[in-house]
Amino acid sequence: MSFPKDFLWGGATAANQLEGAWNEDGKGDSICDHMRGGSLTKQRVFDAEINDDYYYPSHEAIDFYHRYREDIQLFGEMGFKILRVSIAWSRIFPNGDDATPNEKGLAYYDDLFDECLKYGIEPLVTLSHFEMPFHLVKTYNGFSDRRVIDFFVHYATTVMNRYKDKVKYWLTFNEINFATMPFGALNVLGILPEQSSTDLFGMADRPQERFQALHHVFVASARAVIEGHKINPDFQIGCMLAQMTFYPLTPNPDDLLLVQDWTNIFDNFCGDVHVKGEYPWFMADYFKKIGVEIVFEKEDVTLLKQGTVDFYSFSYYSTNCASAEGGKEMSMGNLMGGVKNPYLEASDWGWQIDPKGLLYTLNYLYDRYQVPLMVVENGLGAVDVVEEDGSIQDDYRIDYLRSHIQMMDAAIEGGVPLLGYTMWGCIDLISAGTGEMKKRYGFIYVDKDNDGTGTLERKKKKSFDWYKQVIASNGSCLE
Ligand code: P53
Repeated sequence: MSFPKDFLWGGATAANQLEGAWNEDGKGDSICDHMRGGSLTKQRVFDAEINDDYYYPSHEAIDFYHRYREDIQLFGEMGFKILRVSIAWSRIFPNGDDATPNEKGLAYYDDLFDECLKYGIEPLVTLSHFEMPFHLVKTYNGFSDRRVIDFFVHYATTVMNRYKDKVKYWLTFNEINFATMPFGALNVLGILPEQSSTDLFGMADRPQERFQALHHVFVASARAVIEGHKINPDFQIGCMLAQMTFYPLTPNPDDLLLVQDWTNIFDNFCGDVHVKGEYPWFMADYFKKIGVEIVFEKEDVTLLKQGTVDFYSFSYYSTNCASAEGGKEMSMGNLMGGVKNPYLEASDWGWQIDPKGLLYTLNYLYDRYQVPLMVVENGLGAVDVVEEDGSIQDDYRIDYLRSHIQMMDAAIEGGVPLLGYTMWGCIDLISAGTGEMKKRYGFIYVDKDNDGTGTLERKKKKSFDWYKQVIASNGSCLE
């Protein structure tokens, strides 16, 4: 067992997926408040105008906004050392471009962080987790307008100043690399779709606008890192990517070259800008091929260089294959992902389970970046059944987590500096991809259904006590 004494065990969440209270205490509406619920076979629809005929899962979510004290107490009982939350940008600046922050929003997170610290839990704060204030989307078309960089930096410095003695660990943009694909345009960049109601995967794509907006996000992130380090030199500020590890489906060299291309565009591009502070060499050719020219203002090169991150964090759920031949079976239908791997089992939502891929990925990332790593999302979305005696026997989740923790152990043993592990959705919450409640990740069950019915009562699952023991034994007792 090789976990260091100060290894940060914990869980991860995002404001829009658990807080609810979407328009309380001065909060403005954010992008996700405009997203209807969906399912594996039914895409979530985005509505430019919120329409009372539809159900929007973020509006109530699991009501963490009012129940955070009891929930954090449960995290404390499990022995969490760290809790990943996001600040809902629109609680602090309801419109995004407001001159002064909303004191009620600031006070809420003050109390939330105090509750964490009470149990010895370090908060890990994501500044932007698919939660841009909708006014910025409507009025500026999100980050495609360079002025939005200033609004973001104003927000980031406001919260970093306010919480400088309570929060040490920060992440700038959640899964920033989704913006390298068309469906990330709305979530990550705040680019408004052409139709007023549209599904995320059906959006018309304008690559020039999308990659220019991503450039603005890089600059915004770099400026937040620079300013954050001035506010408190002890801050540890990381980037956050959706790690997509690909394997060639066969030894056909064409498959390998495809893996290299996809890895470069999807993972290495954003990682390199964040960690190395410059665009990697291969992007020039890609931009030429897709007809994109990025406008750099003269200060951008310096900002990107100065605003590099202290650590690299990522979500890891599954891996996929790449095949140069068409007509292969896909792992998640046509949603995203890639070609099915015949050696792996998949979750009920088609996410292929690959613990050894995590070891490979940790080794790969440390080899490329030589900075500390953190796994800030990993877990199994599954249907849980409440037994007649009220218990929830989620052995499948324990198996999933155990096998991934064993591979983190192996990576650390091999010399990879891994700072921590925050299991995704430590309490059941709204799925980002499908908007469902029934895709559950938690150690804590929340009584709520896909259509919003339920008592919101919390119940410990079998995995609750299991994880408690994992933390207490610092990863040595995994049975
Ligand atoms: P859900 C897709 C693929 C990988 C990660 O996802 C993803 C997504 C978006 O669905 O997002 C991250 O809830 C994201 C979280 C999200 C989590 O993965 O679709 O950062 O907000 O909930 C799990 O099962």
